[in-house]
Amino acid sequence: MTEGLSDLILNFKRDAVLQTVERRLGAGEDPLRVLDDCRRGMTLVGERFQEGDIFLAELILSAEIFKEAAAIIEPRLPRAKPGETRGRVLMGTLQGDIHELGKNIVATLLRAHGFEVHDLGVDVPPAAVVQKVKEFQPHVVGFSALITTAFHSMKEAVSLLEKSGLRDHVKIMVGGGVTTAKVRDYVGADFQTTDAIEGVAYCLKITGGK
Ligand code: B12
Repeated sequence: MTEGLSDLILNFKRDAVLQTVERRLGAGEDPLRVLDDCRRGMTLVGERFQEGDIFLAELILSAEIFKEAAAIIEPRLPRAKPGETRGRVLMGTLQGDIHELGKNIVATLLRAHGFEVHDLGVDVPPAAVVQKVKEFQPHVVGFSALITTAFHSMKEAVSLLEKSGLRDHVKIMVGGGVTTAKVRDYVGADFQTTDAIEGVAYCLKITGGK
């Protein structure tokens, strides 16, 4: 069953993907597990793209299918109690990178855990991060990166935060498929993961939650 969903995404079978998602959620399966199977489907799509078996139009199609599936799954994720605020997190995908699906999932999960999240969007200039840190005063800044060109923008953002005297006021986490501990060190971030839930756990730790 697990294999089924990722393969359906890989084969761009939109209707079957959405039906399978509904069926598995209806059967009481953990929404996070269903979401992760969709994510694995996207990884397979990426591999086929890299091998030259599929083209950009199909990459775009897979992203649209993923978005529709995520829209069904997200309302089923656990929700924070109304009025509960654990802390503030600023999220964004920086200049040179327009991938947003992973970032959106992290933002949704953080909100579900009671965080106030400001999402800067994609292709964000490093200076815009500094401006928003001043206004929003987040506890954690989370950067999502799916292509290597974004590494320089993330490093630049951290450097600008240092120059503005704001670096010590925030923790910085980086995540997304292409990030590693080496990227964390290159960027000058505090934490790195490719797992959205680990990112949420880090934010909870920083803000003193469980
Ligand atoms: C979908 C997709 C696209 C879509 C994006 C649509 C959208 N609205 O986001 C489109 C078609 C636009 C696209 C464009 C391109 N893409 Co693309 N794309 C992908 C693909 C197939 C899936 C990415 C995805 O959304 N996965 C699903 C999400 C849910 O997973 P995720 O992002 O990894 O996020 C999870 C975790 O990583 C984590 N996470 C993510 N961010 C963060 C942040 C924090 C703080 C934390 C804690 C956690 C966290 O949480 C998520 C849930 O678990 C990947 C393949 C892959 N292996 O990832 C290629 C891939 C990323 N793309 C690639 C490329 C090359 C491109 C293009 C350059 C193609 C082109 N020739 O134009 C352009 C780049 C445009 C740009 N400037 O950004 C390469 C990058 C190679 C590299 N090393 O740099 C990849 C790896 C494909 C490949 N194997 O060649 N792409």
